[in-house]
Amino acid sequence: MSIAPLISLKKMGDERGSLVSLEQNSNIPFDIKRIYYIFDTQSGLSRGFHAHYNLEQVAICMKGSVTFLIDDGTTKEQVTLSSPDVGLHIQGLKWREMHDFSEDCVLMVVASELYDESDYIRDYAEFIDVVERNA
Ligand code: T46
Repeated sequence: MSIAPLISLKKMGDERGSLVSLEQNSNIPFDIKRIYYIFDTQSGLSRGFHAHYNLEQVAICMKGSVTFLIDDGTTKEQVTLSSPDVGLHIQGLKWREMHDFSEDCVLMVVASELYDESDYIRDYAEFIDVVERNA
């Protein structure tokens, strides 16, 4: 079982193209409070390097590609997103890094909470500490 499972987002398609609908508590498994997106990325520059105390997210690569590293303090998983009909579900205490952005990448993230800098753990040693205290 994956520590950050992929969600398959049903694609409605016909000869005009494709359409994906995101619905809270349906294919997005929580109440949606915020959506943000990352673009103008550069291939050599990584992002992330933090965990959250209390945030659930689904990341969807709308264009291009990006590789996520997800780490729960014990297990590390790497997954490349490159399709707008696949979501990466990240919940609980998970360190995340984003690497190898393609230059055309547009990464959209659907989140369960409003932005709150105090929810971030930006130091890896502190992350491991929190994981151990929660074990
Ligand atoms: C995550 C990964 C996948 C805001 O003001 N509001 C927001 O909603 C967000 C997400 C960020 N910001 C500000 C905070 C920083 O000054 O935008 C700046 C860049 O944010 P950050 O360095 O946290 O971006 P990433 O790409 O490292 O991480 C982001 C999310 O912050 C994070 O929750 O899980 O994407």
